[in-house]
Amino acid sequence: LSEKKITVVFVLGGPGSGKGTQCEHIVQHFGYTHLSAGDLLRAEIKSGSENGAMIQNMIKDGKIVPSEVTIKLLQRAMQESSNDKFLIDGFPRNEENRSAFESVTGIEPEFVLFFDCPEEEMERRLLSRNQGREDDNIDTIRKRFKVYMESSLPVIEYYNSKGKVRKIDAGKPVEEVFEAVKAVFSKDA
Ligand code: UP5
Ligand code: MG
Repeated sequence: LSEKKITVVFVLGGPGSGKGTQCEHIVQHFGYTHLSAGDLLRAEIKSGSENGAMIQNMIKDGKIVPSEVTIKLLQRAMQESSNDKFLIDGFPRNEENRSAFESVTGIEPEFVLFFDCPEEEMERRLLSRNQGREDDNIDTIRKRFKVYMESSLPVIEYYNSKGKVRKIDAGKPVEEVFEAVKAVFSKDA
């Protein structure tokens, strides 16, 4: 990674706020590569790696996987890509994720796209997703919301204090949310 000048945008927001959905649109319009930390962790479970069982248990419980595991997966994905612009979706999720990523990679985000969505709406979306995710049951969803409020919102607050947060009202239909997203990327990226 050292030779390339890498651009990173962190895409944050609660479970079901629409991070993955909007990232797919951003990729098509703005030439970024989408790296979902959750997708990378789920692929790691499937690959049968030695960390697989540990990751699976943490995801089922809505807990945050140790940052060295997630950071390694993100670094590998960035190294394997020929692109130099990345949307990192769903990471960093706590203060330790944030500081470890910065010190290990030396990368600071251009900005943070923050999808702000009412919890009732996020819950509705997750319960009707039907993609077989092991964490889309009401018990795990409640745990994910709690971890988000306690550990992830402070990361957004941190970046907000540095003027890096671009907040989007994510409770609207997909197309309307993307209009607001487009305005941010047309201006900042
Ligand atoms: N949908 C999307 N936008 C909509 C809209 N505007 N109107 C109506 N419906 C909309 O969307 C969710 C659902 O809503 C979909 O059915 C979609 O069609 C619909 P999606 O785009 O998938 O939302 P997203 O924010 O990506 O939701 P996701 O469930 O992926 O968010 P999480 O943050 O909970 O999940 P993630 O995969 O990032 O993490 C899962 C777990 O992995 C974590 O809980 C944690 O245990 C672990 N993890 C770590 O430990 N470390 C990490 O760094 C990352 C993850
Ligand atoms: Mg997602």
